[in-house]
Amino acid sequence: MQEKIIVLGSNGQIGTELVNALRKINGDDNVIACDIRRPDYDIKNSAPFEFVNVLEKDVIKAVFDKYQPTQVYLLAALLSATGEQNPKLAWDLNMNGLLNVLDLALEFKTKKVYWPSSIAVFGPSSPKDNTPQNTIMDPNTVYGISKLAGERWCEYYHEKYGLDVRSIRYPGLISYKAAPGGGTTDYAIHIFHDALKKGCYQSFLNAGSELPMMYMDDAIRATIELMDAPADKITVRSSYNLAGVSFTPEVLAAEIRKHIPNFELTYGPNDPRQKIADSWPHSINDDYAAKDWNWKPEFDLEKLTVDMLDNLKK
Ligand code: AKB
Repeated sequence: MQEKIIVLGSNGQIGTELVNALRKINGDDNVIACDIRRPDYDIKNSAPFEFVNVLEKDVIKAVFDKYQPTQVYLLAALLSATGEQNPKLAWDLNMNGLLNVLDLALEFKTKKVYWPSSIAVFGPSSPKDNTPQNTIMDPNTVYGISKLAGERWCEYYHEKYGLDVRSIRYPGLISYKAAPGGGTTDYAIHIFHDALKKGCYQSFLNAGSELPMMYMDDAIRATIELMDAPADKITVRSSYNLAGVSFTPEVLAAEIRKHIPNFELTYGPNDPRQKIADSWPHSINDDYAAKDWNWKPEFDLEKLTVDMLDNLKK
């Protein structure tokens, strides 16, 4: 059966790459990119694009009506750092955007819905190392709170209405195609740009801040593999833990130095993002994803560093 796929929030760090990957599989015309701005990256202009603000339910409804999607990906969100600057907007966008889409998916009998969660659902009392799928969760950012509440809504719509909604708790995502969107893990992208341009970088996180990260290629592959998995294999209807690679700014800098020997890493004055990083896990246990849909990351620190530097040099 031919899929018709709507991607809401298509211009962001994930959307930019996911739309291209989905178009390769399903054909350009079957993947409808939707955002509040026209795309500036490599989303082809001839392929379908719609202006959509996920807070305007009537507008999303008109798009559902026009395309009758079999799948919807909702990526529009305010991330951890920008969310703290505007908590009410973050809550409104992250929560009501999700509820609008879940309701429309039910109304239009959309077969599958994808919504990303984050490691931000964990908080200061969650275990830091090899953080399990099910554990204490006490997020203290509005982003984390909205993601945890969103996970509960996803599971609720699945249990109560049978909606096939699937989700991943993304770690910090590292990519070169589109700019990161205002997160705590963004340093791990800025560092590559500055290493090549200036030979030095001032980190807003301190030397020992270990966080779970993942290369975008792995994240896109995981998303598509999860969406392709048979429904009866999906045992987690809140959101799957997913692990890639964990490192600190210091360790990442040492890896970059293997290619740019004089690269210098310094640390900036105290930054509000440090407190957020301190509340998050160091590493993630993703046994459920491995068992249910055979998840396995391909990019370790060495491989992602080479790929980032090679592509940013082009
Ligand atoms: C952020 O830092 O806010 C995001 C995330 C881990 O969800 N990259």
